[in-house]
Amino acid sequence: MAQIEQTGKMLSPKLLTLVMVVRPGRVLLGMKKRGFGAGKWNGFGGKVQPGESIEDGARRELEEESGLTVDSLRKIGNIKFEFVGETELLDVHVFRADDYNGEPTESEEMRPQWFEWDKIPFSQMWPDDIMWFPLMLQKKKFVGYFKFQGHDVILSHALQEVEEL
Ligand code: 6U4
Repeated sequence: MAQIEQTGKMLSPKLLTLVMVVRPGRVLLGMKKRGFGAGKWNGFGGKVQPGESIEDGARRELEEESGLTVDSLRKIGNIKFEFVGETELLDVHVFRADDYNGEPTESEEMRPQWFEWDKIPFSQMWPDDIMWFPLMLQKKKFVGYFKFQGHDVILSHALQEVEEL
């Protein structure tokens, strides 16, 4: 697996997915009930399993956490997260779904809720979200990098709109 060398130490990337389900004027978020990011509203996703494609992993986690299935997922972003003091780099592949089947259903991990675009609860979300949500909602593709101190403070970041991912 590719490794990124930074300040002399090796950071091993961990592949994760994040699916944003969007309807005109509304976005579906889930309140994470346990695990990484518990207590925050977030998209649906998780770790890609060995032997699984990133997109299949995204579909599986969306269904497990929200009860929804999707016909098509649009690749919309790639964000890398570094946490100071930790050797693991998160490599998060972000997808947008504009169509879905089923009804959002609470799971052991997530409590889903629709939010209007102008009432997205950014203060109860990961602090990077407020920076890239506007791009995602406009269907713009982006790549980003965020360096965190703990889970609340962004020490540095880069965010760029791209033509292709
Ligand atoms: P399990 O497998 O349940 O132990 P858990 O530790 O709960 O896993 P998981 O698999 O739910 O973590 O993955 C974390 C989720 O959080 C992924 O969908 C990616 C997402 N995520 C991580 N950092 C984020 C950030 N800074 N901003 C954001 N989503 C983030 O919007």
